[in-house]
Amino acid sequence: MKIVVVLPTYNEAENIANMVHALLDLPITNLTVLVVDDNSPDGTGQIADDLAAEHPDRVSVMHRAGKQGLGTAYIAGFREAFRRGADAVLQMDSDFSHDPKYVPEMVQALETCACDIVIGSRYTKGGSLDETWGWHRKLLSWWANSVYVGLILHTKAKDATGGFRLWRAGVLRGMDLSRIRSNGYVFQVETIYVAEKLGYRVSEIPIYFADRREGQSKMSFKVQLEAALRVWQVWWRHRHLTPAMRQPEEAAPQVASSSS
Ligand SMILES: Nc1nc2c(ncn2[C@@H]2O[C@H](COP(=O)(O)OP(=O)(O)O)[C@@H](O)[C@H]2O)c(=O)[nH]1
Ligand SMILES: [Mg+2]
Repeated sequence: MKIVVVLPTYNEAENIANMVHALLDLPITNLTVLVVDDNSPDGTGQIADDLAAEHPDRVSVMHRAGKQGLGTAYIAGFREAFRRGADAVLQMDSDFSHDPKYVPEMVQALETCACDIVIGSRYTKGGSLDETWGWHRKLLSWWANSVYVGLILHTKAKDATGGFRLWRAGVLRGMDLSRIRSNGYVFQVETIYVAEKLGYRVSEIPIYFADRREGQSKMSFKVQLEAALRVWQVWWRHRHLTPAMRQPEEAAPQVASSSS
């Protein structure tokens, strides 16, 4: 199974090299890394270019002109992964909140689980949040995910807001990425909701979600509030989707590779 890891970065200079090396060191041979950098002011893009020069067969970089949001970074990365003939696409943060050590288990799960998406999950049995988080922060995260999103969207995934997911590439094609309109943190909610409405099956493996190792989160209260309201928009937009509305899942015939 050919796996492309899509790593969006914005100011991850302290993390990106460790992250890429941790991924390349995994006992998975057919795994390549695609960094999608939004011209990070801290020079992450240059570090990523150096990594690509060091490992030309396994690491590549998409440079975008400026900070354009997590959602469009993932969609651009997913499309590039299709062009590279990925069988599966892994999405994860570049800050070590999503520990690469779980990746082999996720890959094995996708190969054996009769499912379409494997989530590295904080809220399935055995999953947990950073132990240094106060109870109020944990409560807010649990409430947002398990109560608020669950009640509005009835998602089966227990962790619908997290961004650690391994997708069969055909599922992302079948979903039709042009349907996905969110760009901020609701992107995670929208993609899993669309996938479930189209009848794709989710499996979850428990993870310990650590606080980012270095650098700054881009999450603020304003961003959280906006995300909360946008969940309603996601529901409204996609509530009528059914499995009959899947797009073709086959890869388009390979054309001479182009990059953007
Ligand atoms: N390319 C790109 N990456 C982003 C953008 N915003 C956040 N990221 C990356 O997306 C991941 C998640 O963001 P982060 O700030 O860690 O959010 P948090 O985990 O919710 O605190 C990290 O790898 C960020 O570097 C963006 O606008 N463009
Ligand atoms: Mg993070």
